[in-house]
Amino acid sequence: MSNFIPELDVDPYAAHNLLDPYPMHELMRETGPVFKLKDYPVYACARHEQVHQVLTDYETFISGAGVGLTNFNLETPFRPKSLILEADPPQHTQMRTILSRILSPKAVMQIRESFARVAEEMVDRCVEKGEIDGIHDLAQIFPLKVFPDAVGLETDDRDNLLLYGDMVFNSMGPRNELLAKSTERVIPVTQWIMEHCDRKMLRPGGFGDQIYQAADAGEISHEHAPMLVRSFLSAGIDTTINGIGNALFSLAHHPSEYEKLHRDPAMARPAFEEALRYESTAQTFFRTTNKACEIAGHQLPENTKVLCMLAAANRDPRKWVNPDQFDIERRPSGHVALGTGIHGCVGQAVARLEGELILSAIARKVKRIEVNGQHTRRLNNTLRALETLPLRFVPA
Ligand code: PQP
Repeated sequence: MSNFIPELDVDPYAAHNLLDPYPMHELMRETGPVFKLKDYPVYACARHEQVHQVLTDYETFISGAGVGLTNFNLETPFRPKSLILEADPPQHTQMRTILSRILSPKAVMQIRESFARVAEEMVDRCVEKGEIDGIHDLAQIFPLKVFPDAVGLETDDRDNLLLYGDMVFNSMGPRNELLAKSTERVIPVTQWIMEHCDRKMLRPGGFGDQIYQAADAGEISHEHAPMLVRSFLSAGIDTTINGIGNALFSLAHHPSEYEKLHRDPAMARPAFEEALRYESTAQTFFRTTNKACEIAGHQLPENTKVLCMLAAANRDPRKWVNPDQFDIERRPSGHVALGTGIHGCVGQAVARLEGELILSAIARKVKRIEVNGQHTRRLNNTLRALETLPLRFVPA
């Protein structure tokens, strides 16, 4: 059997591809079910079927060697490894059990009302202003208020969480200029983050304190607790900020889709879901082969990085009808914007809650969303991120 695997001379981390990844995604999907990259020692998949296969087969495609470009079997991680993201069973299972309980749909129902109140207030303020920046006036301030509140983080310096998140997601790419700059900015923040993972910094009863309660109950060791709080602080802010930002962007650029949402605010949740598919926040994740294996009949060696192009899979025409169309009525089940399998986003109920509440408040209070100037992007090695999004909210 032939084992020809094509090699692509494209850099997924080059600025032009980060700014507009979609032509590259098409090239990747059409190149084959699996391909190599000229500039990086990795295999890659961009079609839905293979991305799904890699994410599902956690015994072959492991996370413990890191889920970024760096192979932790060969290089030291830039920070102590995450106990859940960069881990495999059985350790992963033990941690995941606790985080899934803390972030369960039932637990999320209990924060719904307080999150909703903040969403309503923030959208009201945007409607009063009329001309807003969709990122700084909404997408950023909402998660930055509600999520640390839910974790129980008592602090005024929440901007540190933005710097930290930017660095965590840049660190999953190559050691390029983007990573160098965000690492420099984050040096003073790293210690601050670990200090705020301490039980003394966490309000009793919040998500953070619940991790310590699990340690008290003997479910995890007490040493593990601050590291799991660190996972909340790494994962819970930049992701939802950009999920909401990308949803606002998609709706602003598709007025007829927004009109559907305005007519039926109950579409808030499916509209957010379609935005996740259409402008996937986490564009890429890696796995590492822990044995020689096959993808679509092609042999891959052991201990090799495999790049999963989540965002490309979410627009694969083999999977989706009119994939490049933003259609809030699509009900895009099977998208991989939140991953899938044992590592599928453990915070997804919170993420969806935040997206739904913001879109629902806008749907009821805003008749039209107009683009009010050129948006700008914040380049990040992993996240599809906006820096500014000038909008006009026309009141209902
Ligand atoms: C996308 C866990 C999850 C969440 C960690 C960590 C960091 C980021 C994420 C990525 N993440 N959604 O440090 O444990």
